[in-house]
Order: sequence, then structure tokens, then C-alpha cells
Amino acid sequence: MADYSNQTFLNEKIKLPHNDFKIGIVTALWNSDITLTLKKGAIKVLSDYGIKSNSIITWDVPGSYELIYASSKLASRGLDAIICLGVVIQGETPHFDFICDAVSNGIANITIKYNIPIGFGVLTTLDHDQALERAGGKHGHKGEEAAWTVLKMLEKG
Ligand code: DLZ
Repeated sequence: MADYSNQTFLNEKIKLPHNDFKIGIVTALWNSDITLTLKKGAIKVLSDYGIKSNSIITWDVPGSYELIYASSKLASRGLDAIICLGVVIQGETPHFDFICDAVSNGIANITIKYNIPIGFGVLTTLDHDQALERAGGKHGHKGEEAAWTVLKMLEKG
């Protein structure tokens, strides 16, 4: 069995029942130097698994808080899965905590309401470097991991 606590699980081949899934990718443009890298990785994994580009619905939103609305809207349109990508960096005010709480609870509610898998590729870091390390650096690529994870959840329907 793969070790899901490190990046080696990405090497585990998922056996999808078919590749006709419609998958949304919602990307927050706050810290876009990192989030667009996460998005690129997510698209790569989906296309490696044969998901057609016209079945990948992308939506770029201003900040991570808007991931909630965009994911809910896409879920209501009947998509099979959604990947949420964002980078929230701790600042000097409690704003970080409010955004992180709202986004994680909001996404959890959507996955329950619409009964679809949602990949939580939202980095919550103390600084910019920690986020970079998780976008293809020494701590892996959370965009690729979020995409792989929703495919894994679709493996069993
Ligand atoms: C306002 C804000 C702040 C301070 N920090 C971040 C951040 O680190 N990452 C992020 O994705 N978004 C941030 N935002 C923007 C909010 O998510 C949201 O877009 C605005 O509050 C407007 O609703």
C-alpha cells in the first residue's frame, strides 16, 4: 500500500472506471506566482490520466475566500469532482485564521452537500518560502497531489 504521508503515492497508478469525468479546478489568484504553478500541476495529472481538456473546467478567483462560492457553483452544475487551489500566508492580523477556517469549513460543506470529492490544495503557511516548497519544491507539489487525490476518490465511483 502507498504511503500517503509522503509524495510517493503519486506513483501509485489509479485504475479509473472511465476517463469521461468532468472536473473543476478553482484557483485563487492571491499569491498567483505559486497558485498558478499548483494549477499547472493539477492539469498535468488530470491529462496524464486521460481527462480531456474540454472536461476540465477552470475558474480563477481573486482570493482563497472566493474558492467557496466558485466550488459551490461548479458543484451545482453537476461536475464529478473539484480541485481547490490557494495559498494563504500568515500575516500580522487574524485574517489568516478567518480565511483558513472559512475555506476549510466551506469546502467540507460543499463536498457533503453535493456528494462529490473535492481536493483541498489550499496551502496555509507561515511564509512565502514554505508555500514555494510545496509547489514543486522539497515538500512536493500540492497541486498534483490534490488532482491525484480526487482521481483516487473517483476510482470507486
Ligand atoms: C485579504 C486576503 C489576505 C490578507 N490574505 C490572503 C492570502 O494570503 N491568500 C488568499 O488566497 N487570499 C487572501 N486574501 C483575500 C481573501 O481571500 C479574499 O479574496 C478577500 O478577503 C475578498 O473577499
